[in-house]
Amino acid sequence: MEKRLPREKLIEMYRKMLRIRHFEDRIYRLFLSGTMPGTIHLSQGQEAIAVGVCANLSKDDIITGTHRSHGEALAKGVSMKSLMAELFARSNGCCKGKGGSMHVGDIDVGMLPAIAIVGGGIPVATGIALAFKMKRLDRVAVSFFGDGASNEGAFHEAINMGAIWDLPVIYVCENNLYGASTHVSKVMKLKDIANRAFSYGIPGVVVDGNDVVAVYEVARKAIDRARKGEGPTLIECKTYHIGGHSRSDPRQYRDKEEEKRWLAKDPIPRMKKKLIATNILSSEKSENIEAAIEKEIDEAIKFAQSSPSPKPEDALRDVFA
Ligand SMILES: Cc1ncc(C[n+]2csc(CCOP(=O)(O)OP(=O)(O)O)c2C)c(N)n1
Ligand SMILES: [Mg+2]
Repeated sequence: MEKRLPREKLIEMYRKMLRIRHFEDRIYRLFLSGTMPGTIHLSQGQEAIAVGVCANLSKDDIITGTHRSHGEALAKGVSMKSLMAELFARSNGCCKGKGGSMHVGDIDVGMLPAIAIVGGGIPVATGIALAFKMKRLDRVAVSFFGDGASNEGAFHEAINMGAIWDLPVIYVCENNLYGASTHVSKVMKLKDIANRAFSYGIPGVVVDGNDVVAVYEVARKAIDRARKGEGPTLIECKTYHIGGHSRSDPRQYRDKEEEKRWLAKDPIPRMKKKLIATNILSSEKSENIEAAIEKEIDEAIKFAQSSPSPKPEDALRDVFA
């Protein structure tokens, strides 16, 4: 399957996944050491979804994210420096240090600051797509959200609206099997969330969310369809997050066998193995990519730590409520 896409594209997707992984591994350590304030929800294991979907988008397309959206931010093009500064609550951050980890984004690159209200981004993306359609713009909106969010009323109402008006919106559900500590099987009878699409008369597709090429291809079809005016698609990406719900979660509720099974499907080593087997990547090139990413992260941390904190007199600036 990988051979069908240009080598550069495959390497670039691999690099982008690695970049997200290294970034999150590093900020996890910064949080644990107390160097970074606030709280975090990490997405290690889910990188293929952000990268595979965003590789099909232009800067003009807009995404909405969740409490777990560092990966989507980097994949959509939010600069690492401004993301890092945001996590350090500095005024050079992508939301001027007022948003923090759960509200990352930068409208200049097409990411609305993420919405941490579970399901909250789904109607917003639908509204953005309505605006695109009314203004006859060739742009699409993509909403990333979790399995838990698909049990919210907002999901159902927004998808129905997107469907009846054939809006250029793609609903990307990252089914990582858990909503906080609750296993998906305890809160829904359906095996596939994608089947919910059929209630609203739109296509619903299940994809291996740990296979970046598979995600890329499914997303490409859905995005092409949306751009042609044929309406939304619900994509369910089956995945798993390696860490717990948030930084303080010891994951005692998780089945160790389940963890082991999913760890073997980690999207990054999996892609690396395929790229090496097909002579697209060498171990040496992979190491060089990782070294460059580590350097970029060091520089982003330096930038963030030397940036000023927001001024007290700016507390009410950019606040509309
Ligand atoms: C409306 C709402 N209810 C509850 C919460 C608390 N909460 C934050 S994340 C989360 C779990 C969400 O699960 P899911 O949508 O599957 O996303 P995941 O954390 O797995 O990425 C909950 C219940 C919230 N932020 N918003
Ligand atoms: Mg979940």
